[in-house]
Amino acid sequence: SVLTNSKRLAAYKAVDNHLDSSTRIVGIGSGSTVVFVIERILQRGGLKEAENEKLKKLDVNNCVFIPTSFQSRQLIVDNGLNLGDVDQYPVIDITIDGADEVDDNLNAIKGGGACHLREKVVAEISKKFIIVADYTKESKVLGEKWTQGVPIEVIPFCYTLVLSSLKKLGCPSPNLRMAKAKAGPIITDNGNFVIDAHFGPLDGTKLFDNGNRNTPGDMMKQIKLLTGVVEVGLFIDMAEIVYIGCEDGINVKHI
Ligand code: DER
Repeated sequence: SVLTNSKRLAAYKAVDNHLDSSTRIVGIGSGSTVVFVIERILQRGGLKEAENEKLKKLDVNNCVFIPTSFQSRQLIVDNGLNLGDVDQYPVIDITIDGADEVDDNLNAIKGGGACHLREKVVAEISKKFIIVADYTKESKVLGEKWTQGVPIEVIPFCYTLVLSSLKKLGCPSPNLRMAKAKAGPIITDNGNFVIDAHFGPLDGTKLFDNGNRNTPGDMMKQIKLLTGVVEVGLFIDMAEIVYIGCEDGINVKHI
């Protein structure tokens, strides 16, 4: 489909532009777009048929891949790539991950896959953090297209308190994310719950009593301070380059 191809385009371009024979430690994000990141790595590493044999070879056997979730760990293991963890590799060369929405400042909403805590750890210890996404993720203002809400990982014991704190912060209907193939709420890889809180477009037009505004940065800070919150799916000033796959090519965004 056009959407799938746009994901593949973005993922391939990011791998081709940033992974080469000097690459050693690679963070692998979570979600559906990073599946194509692995696909391209396998092609470049000679482990999978590539349409263009002249591709710069990736020395995959000398690379170690760091997962950001159980799903991303499965991608690494199932494809026979070397698996590492953040304790063995406290500094990562480059991480490529997806996003739910990206604005013109390269700030992102992440956590659609409920993996944003480990994604943020891996992104934070990476020298270079690259986002790959399809064209439905590109927005002028965060919260404009992604209306499912900012994903917030919370301690199960605290979710009722966090729900009421988010309402006081201006979210009319924060929502405990329920599982589909399991009764009850989804449980993250860290054993926690996720609350999705939509605040509308984070356009900075709202001024709080404490002097903060409803900008991505101020909202990330205010949500993070709420008792019971573990991590917020707002990635502020973290991505260096964003590859947006479009129907007719790639839109590369960097500051
Ligand atoms: O949860 C996340 O942050 C993931 O990166 C996810 O949101 C990416 O979604 P995708 O399936 O569109 O790549």
